[in-house]
Amino acid sequence: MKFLLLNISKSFDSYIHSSRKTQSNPVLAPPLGLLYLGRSLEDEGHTVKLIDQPLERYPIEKIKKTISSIDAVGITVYTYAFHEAHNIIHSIREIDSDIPIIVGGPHPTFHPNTVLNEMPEVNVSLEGDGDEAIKEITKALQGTKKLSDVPGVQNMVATANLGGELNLTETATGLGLENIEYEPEQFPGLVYRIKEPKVAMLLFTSGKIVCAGARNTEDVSKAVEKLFEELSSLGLLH
Ligand code: B12
Repeated sequence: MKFLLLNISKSFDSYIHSSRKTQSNPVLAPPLGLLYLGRSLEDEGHTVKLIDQPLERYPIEKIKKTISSIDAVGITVYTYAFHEAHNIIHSIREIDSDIPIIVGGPHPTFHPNTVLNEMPEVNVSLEGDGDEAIKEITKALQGTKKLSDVPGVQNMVATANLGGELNLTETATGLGLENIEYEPEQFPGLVYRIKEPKVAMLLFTSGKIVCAGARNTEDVSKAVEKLFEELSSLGLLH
């Protein structure tokens, strides 16, 4: 498989424009975690490209050029650069709605139970060391292993279809703006978070839904049914 590995930290531009230069200052240090992952993947015969964001002014341009020749993306996510990583993930999903996106590193390690809820565009999140796990995740992507058998992996991501088109602007107002994230100029999907069961759902105009962060398949069914009922009672399904 062909992998694109991304180290998403703070860029020098954000440092230069920051008034608090002592906080989270960018450091040009080799992304050791991804170098370990890359070595493991290459040892198994896979191909790896690595983009180290602190070194790049506009990494998204480079990512756009690379993505069409790639089978999967692996991203290191730090809590201090969560938003930078999420913006890049949004952009990748805009370019390619199906490519597997795997996240790992300090943020998914410290917050394993919330990552898929915070970033519903992600397919697999790994808690802890990745150099051995990435080989197993790759086998799962190739269909020769179950993802649920890989220790540290969170991947309860399900897709469904509402069977009708959605007007996302009306949906955002109808479902209550406090539970919604919808910025169409940045990302075409609407994120709807529900508390019980605790999941994040990504809604698209086509009626396609991605449900992330659920602990089991019953929670996925409950969440999709709840959404369907809410949208129907609000008359939002066309
Ligand atoms: C060395 C180090 C530094 C060095 C070098 C940083 C660098 N850019 O390489 C210096 C001193 C410069 C530094 C600075 C900072 N650091 Co520092 N640093 C560390 C430290 C001690 C080790 C990191 C490391 O090299 N580990 C070795 C590599 C091989 O492991 P790894 O990166 O964790 O990768 C493995 C897994 O995480 C996983 N993995 C990683 N990426 C991916 C991706 C995928 C797809 C998968 C599947 C798996 C995976 O697999 C890898 C291999 O097993 C960690 C603490 C720790 N013990 O981990 C803190 C740590 C990373 N730093 C941290 C912080 C907060 C900072 C600063 C913001 C501090 C500050 N206020 O300035 C700055 C940020 C600098 C910057 N912008 O880059 C936090 C991050 C917390 C968080 N939740 O995001 C940590 C975790 C410390 C802590 N406990 O709070 N740091």
